[in-house]
Amino acid sequence: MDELRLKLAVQKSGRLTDPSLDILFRCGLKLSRGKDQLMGYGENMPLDVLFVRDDDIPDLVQEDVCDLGLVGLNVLEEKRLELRERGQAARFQQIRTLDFGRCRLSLAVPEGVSFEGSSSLRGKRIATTYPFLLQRYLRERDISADIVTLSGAVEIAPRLGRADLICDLVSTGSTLQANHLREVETVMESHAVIIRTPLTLPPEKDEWVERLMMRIDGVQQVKESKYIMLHAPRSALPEIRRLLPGSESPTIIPLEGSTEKVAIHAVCRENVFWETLESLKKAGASALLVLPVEKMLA
Ligand code: PRT
Ligand code: ZN
Repeated sequence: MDELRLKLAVQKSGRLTDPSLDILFRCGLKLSRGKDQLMGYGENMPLDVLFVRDDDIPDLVQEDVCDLGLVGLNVLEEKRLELRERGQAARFQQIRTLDFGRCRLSLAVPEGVSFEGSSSLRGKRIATTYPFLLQRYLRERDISADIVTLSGAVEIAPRLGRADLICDLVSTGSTLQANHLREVETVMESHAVIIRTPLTLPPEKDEWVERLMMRIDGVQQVKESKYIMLHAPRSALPEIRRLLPGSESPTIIPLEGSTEKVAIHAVCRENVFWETLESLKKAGASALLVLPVEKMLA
């Protein structure tokens, strides 16, 4: 492997795989994957992608095998706490928050079991795959309970008599519902993040980390952004500017043959809904056009 190529660890097959690859492609990366599918070679950037299990991503950065990693905050924080428990310092830095992989680590009790705040956890057996995050939560509340560490299928632990309640990841809540469990408290909110090694990288590599992060910022910004164009009487300008969602300074262009009307162009950093268009029309706007934004560089 070329020492001057960045190495980024990404989940091989799971919930983060598609959105991770999608954001990299939107950053312009062209990846060719070898036969083993374990590594992707960046054809147009000095960047290679290693496809691994998500749990291994913090370790790969910790051990300097990879310079960058894309992983859930839940996995990252669990690892950080585990290292701390062993008296080791984490050697990864979180450098970006990504807008996917949203979920929460929550406590859930079987239906019909009462729960009156965290004191109800005292002396209970709690099944989880996140023992360190759960332990921190319990310590902060000065609660002693038994943590039953499992490697999967946490949601069936109460039915099997292995635990009284569980602490697991939830997104829609349908898995809890299907297992007759009721979410009672959030231990942690999570989303995907990008981590990097704290080591000083050669300038060539560092420059590419910067470029990639700038592109990621651009990609994340444009996702919801829209370019809006409309005509309006000058007198309606203050009201229209107020109605434009998340736009800083619109461009105002005179309209040929009209002294009273102008054209307004603006980038809205939020989605533009029908309701907004209707309000703009009511305020005097006409010829409204909303376009998606493909790329943005501040
Ligand atoms: O094989 P590998 O170890 O790489 O994958 P994995 O099975 O450990 O992880 P994976 O792919 O399930 O999840 C990867 C990351 O996605 C997690 O670490 C979280 O950061 C994030 N994420 C986001 C989730 C969920 N949403 C989620 N819903 N991870 C797991 N779940 C589980 C949840 O616990 C439940 O069992 O998915 C199931 C469906 O959730 P509901 O609430 O929508 O029913
Ligand atoms: Zn995993």
